[in-house]
Amino acid sequence: MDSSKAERVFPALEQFRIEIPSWGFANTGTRFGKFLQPGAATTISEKFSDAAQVHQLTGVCPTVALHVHWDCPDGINSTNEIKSLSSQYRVQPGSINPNLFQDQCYKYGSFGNPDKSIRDIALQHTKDSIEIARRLQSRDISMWFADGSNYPGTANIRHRKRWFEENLKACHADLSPGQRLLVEYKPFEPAFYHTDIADWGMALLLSRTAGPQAKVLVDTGHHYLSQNIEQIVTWLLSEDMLGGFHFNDRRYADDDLTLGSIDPYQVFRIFHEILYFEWETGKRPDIAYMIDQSHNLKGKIEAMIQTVVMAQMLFAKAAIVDHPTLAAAQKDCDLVRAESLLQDAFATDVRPVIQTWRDSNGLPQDPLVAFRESGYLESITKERAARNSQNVSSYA
Ligand code: RM4
Ligand code: MN
Ligand code: MN
Repeated sequence: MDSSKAERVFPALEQFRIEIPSWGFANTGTRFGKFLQPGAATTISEKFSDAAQVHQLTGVCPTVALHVHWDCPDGINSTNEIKSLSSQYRVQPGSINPNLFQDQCYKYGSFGNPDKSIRDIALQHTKDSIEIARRLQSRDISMWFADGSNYPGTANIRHRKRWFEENLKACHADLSPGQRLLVEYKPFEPAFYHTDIADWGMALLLSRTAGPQAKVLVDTGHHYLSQNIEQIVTWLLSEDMLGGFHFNDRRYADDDLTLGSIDPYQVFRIFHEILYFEWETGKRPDIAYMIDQSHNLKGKIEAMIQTVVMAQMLFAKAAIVDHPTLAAAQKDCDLVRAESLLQDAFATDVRPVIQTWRDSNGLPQDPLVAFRESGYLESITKERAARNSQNVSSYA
């Protein structure tokens, strides 16, 4: 790699941070069952401890996303414990995710439930989540809804849209000035006929209705196959409505596989569009990069480190695209030249520069090797094995 490219990688690495999910360290499974890992985290303290490992070794994961029911069992009263864990392990609480999909009352929906008393429960839970975020000094409240229906004709889709608008507006009114509401979309699962927020257009309209602090969250696994995700990203960027990402990879549905394991070029293309936008406009959009994965078969901490390393590498590759030359090639309709600029950047081995960056930050050159040599996995496996062998019930 020539020195001008290397010079572009360093600032990109300084800029790039990615949030890891607490639930990625817990025993999760598919709807057919769980394969338990003896070292999986069950308590919030164990999740913080595992997240701290990933941050110590990679240096780019200072925050951990929390799911309210799984991580704040006492609601607002859980925040003191979380604060002390956060200072003990030196990772900050990140986005706060209300759980509006698990309780029995949500069988027919949360914000879209025909029963107002259930919609009120969901609203109150979200307001509590906003308060939790405030106390933890977390900026983003990240909303994912399982709401939808399984059979044609069974739900009034227009009414449900209106109920979503009402509740999202009410949530927005509760935000402090620095906070944001991120609205996630997903075309199917668990609902299989209609989903209330099925795509980015619906998420965009609802976010706009909610208020100026609401933005769209793009989960890379939440699209139909072959959908052009980077185009969605560029449209959201140009509308100033891109709030963040949930990164994961997939082959069929919402598989939550390790990022880049199936299609690293797609992740590269997403990063490229963001960095091209930054170059062209001189603006740095405020995007929360987050991972949303659950590792059923792989070791959880290893898979998380793999993901972070992959994300960082793909971001660095995107940073070496020659933007002025690309802009000129696009203007001249020099298709092969333009395409080659992306392909060349993607094919460049950025690992040596990343290793130099790690060296200069006192980080291990290879975080995965360092993790394997650290003995951490062996020690948590000993500590947690007995408890894990009994823990088969909940999702996370
Ligand atoms: C959903 C969605 C949400 C995540 C839940 C657990 O499919 O991706 O972001 O919170 O899973
Ligand atoms: Mn998600
Ligand atoms: Mn998902």
